[in-house]
Amino acid sequence: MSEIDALTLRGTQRLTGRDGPLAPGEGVAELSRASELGGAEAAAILAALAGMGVGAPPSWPRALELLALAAERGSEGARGQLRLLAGQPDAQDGWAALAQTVDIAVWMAPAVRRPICEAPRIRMLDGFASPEVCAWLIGIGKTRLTQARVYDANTGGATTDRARTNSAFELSIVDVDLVTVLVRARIAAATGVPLGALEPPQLLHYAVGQTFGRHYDYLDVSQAGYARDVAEHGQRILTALIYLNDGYEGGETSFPKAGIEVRARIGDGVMFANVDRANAVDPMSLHAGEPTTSGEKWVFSQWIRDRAQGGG
Ligand SMILES: O=C(O)CCC(=O)C(=O)O
Repeated sequence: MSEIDALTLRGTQRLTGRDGPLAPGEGVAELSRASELGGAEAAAILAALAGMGVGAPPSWPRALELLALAAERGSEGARGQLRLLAGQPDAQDGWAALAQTVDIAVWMAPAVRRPICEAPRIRMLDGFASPEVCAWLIGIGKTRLTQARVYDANTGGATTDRARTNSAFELSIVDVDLVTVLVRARIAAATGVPLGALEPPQLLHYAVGQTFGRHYDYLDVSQAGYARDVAEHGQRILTALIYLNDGYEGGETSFPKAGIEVRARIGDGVMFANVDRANAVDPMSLHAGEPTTSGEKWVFSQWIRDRAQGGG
């Protein structure tokens, strides 16, 4: 393995806590060293970290500069992101110039929130993401899906459950690319929380008949595992979903206690509160991803805590 690859691998391990201790500062340092030596992958990861503000205050110009560097060095992922962000699907070179045409203000345009329910508070984000962004997000998850898991209240970890039959891919900090950072930053802005309050996002996939059965996203602190988690990371107060495709039947996001069924089109988002206006957990937020009856359904799911976790 080359020195660049070894540094890049160690950097991602330190940032994720995989195969060793979680040490984000060291991870950023290893990736920076790999990038100084010419690493394309390292530069692409650093681009997303610069957007998130990991290791340094967030900077879109720095993020785009690093993405262009990664693209110049041959990173196909970085090239695809720049094509998407600049709206130039056929671009083949001139990555630094292309990066300069990216208009972050357009990407961060405030989302319009359309209220559809007050108990729980549910807001539609019509046309939140373009079909191109939806396709990009699906591409991130497509080959990495595994059986979706639920939170295990006893351990505070994750476990499989018959009520959740769909598959999912949870993006770690190094899987979140700059396009995903922008999507998440816009969700954070729409929900009025700092980016650091967003949990690692998940791509959800439902084949015909698969479902995410009725559940709450808030954590019930009467259970020891949840109580520990809430003490450490805060309550999960909000959920944002972005629907990534059309062409399926069934698969509504239902709120049975409120009598609401969300049937969205590609790119639409919905956000809902898991707590009431007094910040108490809200049983009205019970919801489900209903079984699809034909076609496949893709969703970008973002759970949100009541405080930033620091970095990302
Ligand atoms: O896929 C859906 O419609 C629902 C997803 C969901 O319930 C969740 O992510 O908490």
